[in-house]
Amino acid sequence: MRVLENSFTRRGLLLGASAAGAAVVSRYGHAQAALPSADHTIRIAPFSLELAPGRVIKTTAYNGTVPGPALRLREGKPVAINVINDSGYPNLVHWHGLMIPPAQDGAVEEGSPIIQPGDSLLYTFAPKPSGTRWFHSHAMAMADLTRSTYSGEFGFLVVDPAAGDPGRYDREVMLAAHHWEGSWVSMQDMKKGPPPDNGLEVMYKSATLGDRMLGHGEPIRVRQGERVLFRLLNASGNMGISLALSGHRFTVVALDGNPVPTQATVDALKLDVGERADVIVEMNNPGIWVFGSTDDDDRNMGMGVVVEYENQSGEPRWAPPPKATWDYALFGGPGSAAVPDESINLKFEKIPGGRGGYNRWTINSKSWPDTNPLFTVQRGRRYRMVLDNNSGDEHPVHLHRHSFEITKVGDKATSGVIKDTISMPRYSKSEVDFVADNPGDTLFHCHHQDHMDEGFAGLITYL
Ligand SMILES: [Cu+2]
Repeated sequence: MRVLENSFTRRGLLLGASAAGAAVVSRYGHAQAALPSADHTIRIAPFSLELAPGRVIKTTAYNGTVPGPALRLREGKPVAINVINDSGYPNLVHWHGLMIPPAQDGAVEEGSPIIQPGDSLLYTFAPKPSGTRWFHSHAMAMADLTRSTYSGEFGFLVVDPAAGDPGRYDREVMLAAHHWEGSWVSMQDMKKGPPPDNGLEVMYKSATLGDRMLGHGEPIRVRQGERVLFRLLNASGNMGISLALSGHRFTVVALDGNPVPTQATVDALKLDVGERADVIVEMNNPGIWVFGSTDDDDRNMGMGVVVEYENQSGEPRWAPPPKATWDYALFGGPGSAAVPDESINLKFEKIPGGRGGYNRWTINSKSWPDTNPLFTVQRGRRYRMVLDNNSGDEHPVHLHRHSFEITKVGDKATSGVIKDTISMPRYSKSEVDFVADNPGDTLFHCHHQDHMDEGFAGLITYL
């Protein structure tokens, strides 16, 4: 019943937005196939994904691969991407981390058109800024754990700089993490902790880092002395992860695609849903190694990939990294961030759904659509969002169409780390600043699919 109510609310909105968006984005019937003017075509369709030999799951994917095709675009060079929706449900594609107009952004709350099953849509935009971006479904999933970000509908989108060399490395490897085969469970029934008033959460049976479960895909083959750039993405529906490459360390060069002021070297990376990290690894420890989740359950269900040096043999080795706390401020710069023109307090809370129910989420005591607008900005001004996660769950909060600068993590001031998604640990505070430099409706939401579907979203509007 609850699911139906929520579906109705978001669907009603979808239809309205679709009509409005149609004026700015061309729509074509499915029969017309790829348009001559499209630089890329993405077809969303059912797909049987072989996680391991004999282990096949049904999902939806882009062009029959998981992850979808990696799109390599040039900063500022206009691109046309034709998206054909054969997924069987109303859908749309969000270009995560790009500063593009609301109609092209792929968020129905901003007025982007929905693509009905059997229809296609031509997205056209000039990609910016350069860096590791990605694209994924921004449809609602509600109770259906085969849809949207629970599915195989995700891929890398790398924007190369308009000019110049992106960096010094010998090899580039893109790895996206994802969880599969989810089901709704009551954690209290499994004696896993949360209080009895907690609602349903998703539990998964399998996971991948790359295209197959650990040990079942092609290994990443490297040579001693190489510098490998890994572009890493957490494309999971709602699970934060931590990754390590046994026997090696990561030098972080960019977070969410944006170069960091301090290229700190770490043993493990924490990536919440939607976050990316570009890291350089010096291949200086020959062997056969596991690159995978530091969480044993996650790794045992498949989240990992084998890294194999030339002329080495044997079983892949997993060596857990030393325990360390993840801290964005490690990558910050000297000095303090600019003073904002205005501060906005945003408090995140949970309304527990109780046994068998779904939890609801609020920002300043309101859920979507009562968070439209969340607040209003004026072009050119700098806003500080003072984020207060007053809940026992972790939230990766994502700002569309803009980047923000992390200015405080807990009690620690920092500057210079530019992101579009920040992980808010349970009962934590952070502050992020953004400049209102891309007029148009702007969605702000938790990137956990279930949290967003259950109210954790708001719209920032321009005056
Ligand atoms: Cu959340």
